[in-house]
Amino acid sequence: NKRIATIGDAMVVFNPSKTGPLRFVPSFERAVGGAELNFAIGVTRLDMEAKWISCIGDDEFGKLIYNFARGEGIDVSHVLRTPHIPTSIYFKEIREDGAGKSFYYRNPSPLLELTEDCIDESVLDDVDLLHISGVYLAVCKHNIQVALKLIALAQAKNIPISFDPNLRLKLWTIEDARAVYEKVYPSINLLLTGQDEFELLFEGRTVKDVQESYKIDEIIVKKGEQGATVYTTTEQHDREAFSIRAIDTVGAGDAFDAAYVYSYLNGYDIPERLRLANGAGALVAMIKGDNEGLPSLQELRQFIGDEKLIER
Ligand code: ADP
Ligand code: KDG
Repeated sequence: NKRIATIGDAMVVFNPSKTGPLRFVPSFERAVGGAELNFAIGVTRLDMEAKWISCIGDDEFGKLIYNFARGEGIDVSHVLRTPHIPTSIYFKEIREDGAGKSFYYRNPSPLLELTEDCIDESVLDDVDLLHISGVYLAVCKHNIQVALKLIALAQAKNIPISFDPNLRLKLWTIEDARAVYEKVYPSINLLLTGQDEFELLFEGRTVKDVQESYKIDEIIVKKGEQGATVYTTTEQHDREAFSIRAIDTVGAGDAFDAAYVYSYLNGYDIPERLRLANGAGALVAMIKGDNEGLPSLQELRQFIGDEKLIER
């Protein structure tokens, strides 16, 4: 089985019991989220192995997240716990069309305690791909140093790197994000980005131009209900999304990334990768929660129509 590594914060998520502005929501359902953990769950459900590097609070919510990640079969041997900083939480607002808004309580995040020195040289020894997301880079200033160390380790071992900018403008400014991402782009093989995010980050530059200036093998642009497009250095592949009713789109991008990376590492061609990735994104958007809808390989194959579903 292929194995990935990723690094990032996880949070207890409070999903609203009804749609609309948060101040009118009387109750919440507790769940678990965090872009990089969602990604790790996604690839694990698809029968790959995932090593999740993190630091969470040594508190009740930290225990919940730790047990949850373990229960999903994720390698948590690189998850530190700190008694000094509480585990991050966030409240989610969901609009009628399924779009979400986040209200974070993660200042600081326990990741403040995970420094460069905590990263063991051997952490990527058994890994086939390193996945970095912009949420991680946004939550603490020193995270860029930690990420650059991991990136250097990956490059020394010829391990491909995927990057999702996951721009969160509640955590930092667009200028800060651009400056930090500039340091990451030259090292990555796959850039998995939302279309609006691409436009915000690159201000009118074309995909070709970005691809050539940073030598990125593949730029994958996620377009919500419009599906996705992959640009290689020589080709462009478009694929429309599955037609669904979106309930909660938070986490759809992570699901897409997980299925794309799964099919990339297993040698599928680009049209097939797009089909699986659009399928995984749609399955997460159809259910409330950031990762509850992440499919197993069989569920994904059934959803995209490759296998017949027998329910009785
Ligand atoms: P991101 O959160 O990274 O910007 P998107 O919102 O574009 O990601 O969603 C990621 C993927 O999930 C899309 O490319 C698509 O495959 C799927 N998806 C998201 N929203 C919908 C929707 N409303 N209908 C069908 N598929 C969707
Ligand atoms: O991509 C989904 C994430 O946005 C969600 O799980 C929470 O990590 C999160 C964030 O910072 O928004």
